[in-house]
Amino acid sequence: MIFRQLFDAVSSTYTYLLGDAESGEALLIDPVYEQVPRDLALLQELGLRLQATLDTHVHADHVTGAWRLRQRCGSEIALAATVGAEGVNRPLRHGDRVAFGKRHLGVRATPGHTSGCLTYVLDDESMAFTGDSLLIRGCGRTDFQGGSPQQLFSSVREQILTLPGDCLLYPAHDYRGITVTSVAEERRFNPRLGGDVDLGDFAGYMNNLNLPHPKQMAVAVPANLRCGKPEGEAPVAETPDWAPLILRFSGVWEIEPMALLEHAAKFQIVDVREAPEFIDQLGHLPDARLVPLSQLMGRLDELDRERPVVAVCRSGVRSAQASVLLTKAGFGKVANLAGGMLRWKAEGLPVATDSV
Ligand SMILES: N[C@@H](CCC(=O)N[C@@H](CS)C(=O)NCC(=O)O)C(=O)O
Ligand SMILES: [Fe+2]
Repeated sequence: MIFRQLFDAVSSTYTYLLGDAESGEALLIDPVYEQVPRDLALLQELGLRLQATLDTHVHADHVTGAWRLRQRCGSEIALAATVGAEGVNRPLRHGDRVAFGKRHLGVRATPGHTSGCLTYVLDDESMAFTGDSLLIRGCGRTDFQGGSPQQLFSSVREQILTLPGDCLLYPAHDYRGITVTSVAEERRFNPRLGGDVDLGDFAGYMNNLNLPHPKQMAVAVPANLRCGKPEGEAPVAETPDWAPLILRFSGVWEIEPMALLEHAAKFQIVDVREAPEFIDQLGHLPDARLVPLSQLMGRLDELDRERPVVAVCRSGVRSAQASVLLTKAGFGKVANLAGGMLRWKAEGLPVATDSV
């Protein structure tokens, strides 16, 4: 099985990718709207097809990526049926299963943080995704969205801490950057729900948290009741429209050699190799300007900030770094030539060998 834990630093949310290597089928748990390009890049690089997104609950602190991913991949949107959100195509109930290839997640109702919280348990009970029902040495608050300390106490004690002791628990958030825990650990050390704590202790603790509401709550809850479908204008720009670009999981936007050939006239092509490489057997792109990577930051005024830039080098590695530096320096439209001159030449595209 393929498993990745991804992090959104703005909301401290974990998104989980589970994939069946044999069939290429994958699920995403708790995707974040702004992180959809990252998630798509990872799915593409790992050769996975997204079957469904599963939210553990209607989040109050960030907008789900479920709708945006369905637009791009045709994935189903799975969420607790009891929530009644608009746009769900897999309404989930306790006891349901969500398959990916030969594997599946079992669905357990764990209300208490919100009335519609679900925990997803991997088929062999080696992992469970607890949303905010159980956090690492903590738990989700119970003061809004139908939350209830009584319900949360039963949910965690009966549905989560009854899993095998070595079952790994992955929460929807961690505000300290801790990534995983286990049932045995939380049974012993969870300060709210472990050890000899009883319902009275727990309710007393939860009713006195005195936390401010999440900053994004007024925006996030209504948006999540539409599964993250924006109202009116989409809040985040989709793929850049100035060229056919592909976002790599590394965070760099790339352009394929053929696409660059078609659109070359709009770009400033910046070759960041050293001078002797520019005229060696690989040659260079006909309209390329040579600015070695080591000199790039000192020669930015030779470039037009308004025109898109494509960075080029031998293999695409130094030019990826050039793209990062140019973006940091405030250039808005920057792409890296995928595979550099090696791929450009291998694809039989035109090269020049004249000197600078
Ligand atoms: N500062 C965060 C607060 C986030 C928050 O309240 N998180 C909820 C989960 S949606 C929670 O239960 N937090 C538990 C806690 O902070 O103890 C924000 O504004 O987004
Ligand atoms: Fe939450």
